[in-house]
Amino acid sequence: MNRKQALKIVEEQLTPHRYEHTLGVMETAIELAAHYGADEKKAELAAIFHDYAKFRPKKEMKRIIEEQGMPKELLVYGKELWHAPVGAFLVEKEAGITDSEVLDAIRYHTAGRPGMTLLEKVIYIADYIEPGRHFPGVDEVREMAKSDLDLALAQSIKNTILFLMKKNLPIYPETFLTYNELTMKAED
Ligand code: DGI
Ligand code: FE
Ligand code: FE
Repeated sequence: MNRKQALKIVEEQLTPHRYEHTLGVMETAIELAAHYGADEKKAELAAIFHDYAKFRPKKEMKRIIEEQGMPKELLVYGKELWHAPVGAFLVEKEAGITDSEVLDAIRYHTAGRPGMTLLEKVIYIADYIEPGRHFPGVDEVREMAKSDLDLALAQSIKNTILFLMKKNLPIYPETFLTYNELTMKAED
């Protein structure tokens, strides 16, 4: 599937604002992939589809999580997390994407996971720093991403955890596990 075909499929699933975000993630992911030696085509495809399920009804996402045997914990930690694993499932089923590396990059783009692959890191960070993002701390992560992908990842996860805590929201355990792994690595 080429870029044009992929974008057409995704545009139908998203609001104009979310589609603009997707284009930003795509450009950023390709740049990061080129810089760090990840597969640029896979980065492009994963970026285009990463928020595919963002606007699916809550009920549908919940049903898919239950029926597909996804972690039950997802249901406890809030629906913002659901579009990532549900997206990976639907992108395979509805758009025919079968590349497991691309699907994993979509699946783990919100919470991360310990042992993230290079492609997963590229998508996670591209999602965080694409040009349309304007939250506090994003410029610091943009700078880090130019020279140290793991440092940028640790910082963006830390910012996300702090943001969630300030809003009294629960932190999904995988998010903490990812943060811990990166923090311990950074101390080596
Ligand atoms: O889909 P995007 O907005 O582009 O970005 P995203 O996929 O990173 O989703 C961000 C949302 O997910 C945001 O509302 C915070 C939420 N989130 C991220 N990590 C966690 C989380 N929510 C909970 N409860 N726990 C997490 O660990
Ligand atoms: Fe997302
Ligand atoms: Fe996104």
